[in-house]
Amino acid sequence: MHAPEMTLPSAKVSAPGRSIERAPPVAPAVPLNVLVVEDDDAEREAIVDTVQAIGHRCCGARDGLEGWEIHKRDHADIILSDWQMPRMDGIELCQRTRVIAKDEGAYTYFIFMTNFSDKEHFVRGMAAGADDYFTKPVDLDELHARLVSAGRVVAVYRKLAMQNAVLRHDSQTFFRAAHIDALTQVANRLAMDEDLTVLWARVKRYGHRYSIAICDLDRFKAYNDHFGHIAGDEVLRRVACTIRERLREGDGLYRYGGEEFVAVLPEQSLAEAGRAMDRVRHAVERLAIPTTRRRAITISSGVAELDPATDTSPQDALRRADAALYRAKADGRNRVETDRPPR
Ligand code: GH3
Ligand code: MG
Ligand code: MG
Ligand code: MG
Repeated sequence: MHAPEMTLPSAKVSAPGRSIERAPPVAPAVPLNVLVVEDDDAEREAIVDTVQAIGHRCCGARDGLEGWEIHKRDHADIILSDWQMPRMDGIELCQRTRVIAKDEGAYTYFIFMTNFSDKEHFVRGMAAGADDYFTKPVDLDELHARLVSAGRVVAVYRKLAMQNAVLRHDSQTFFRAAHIDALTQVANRLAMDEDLTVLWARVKRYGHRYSIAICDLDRFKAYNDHFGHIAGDEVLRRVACTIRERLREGDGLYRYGGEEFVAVLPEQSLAEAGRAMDRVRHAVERLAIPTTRRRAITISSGVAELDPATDTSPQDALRRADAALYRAKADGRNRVETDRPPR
């Protein structure tokens, strides 16, 4: 179909041309990235000149496919598209534009400019996802007015995208703060409860193995009573950091209570976990943090393995680890005890 004669300046007339004088060149509040997709060279060039003269960035594409390639590389805020074009028509371009808009969140305001003035084409164009539709010949005053209105919509979407980014960032920050212990910077009890729920499901469903160790600082009350809580806090920080360094990357470490930490060791048998925790115990002792009793700060640990055959929840394994810890304390502290199988 041939385009009827346009009321545009001819392609030879470069902007600012007659139409620009008619459309007062008020600089747009926000310059937009406009893509003109039109197979008629003269029409396309005239529209590109006009849009640029208004103050927007603008480039042209000779058909839908070229337009699509440009849009994928350099997101267009507004696409002004012809309907009938070789290789890819405006309808397909419009539909594809809507699909990437869904994925990436950035909105593209899509305007059809076509020779079809009947209602059926208008309805089809809007159903494909267009925001606006006008019939040729393109009147440049009208085009200018439509770009102003499109600019308002694009600005709202940009603002929403910015607010969403801020909200996402804030919620990540709050999520992190809610799951990290402020003093020691290891994960907290809430994080532990959530993680244990997940790994308990893995134990039951896939038979994965997990050992759990509770570590408790030895005679820490006496340390606090003598050196004060601020010095005690610093000890907690150093001990937490040392335990974290000694565990494997895939192991979990949580502050369980005041001077107690829980380590979660995936894919390790009870005996392996016991040996790993003994290396941790040794590393804490080697920090050589002095106490009043001419000995260093030490920890004791109790280790148990999650057992899907007998445990009803990970808390059962925690109870067994706690019982083992109690034995470590009773046997003199600065030691690791593993869970004993029931006789
Ligand atoms: P045990 O070897 O039997 O574990 O003796 P303990 O003194 O460590 O155990 P107890 O439970 O009697 O005392 C724990 C102490 O840990 C009490 C408190 O002074 C200290 N504590 C708990 N939380 C914190 C904390 O956040 N900061 C400091 N500085 N001390 C804490
Ligand atoms: Mg065409
Ligand atoms: Mg304790
Ligand atoms: Mg203690």
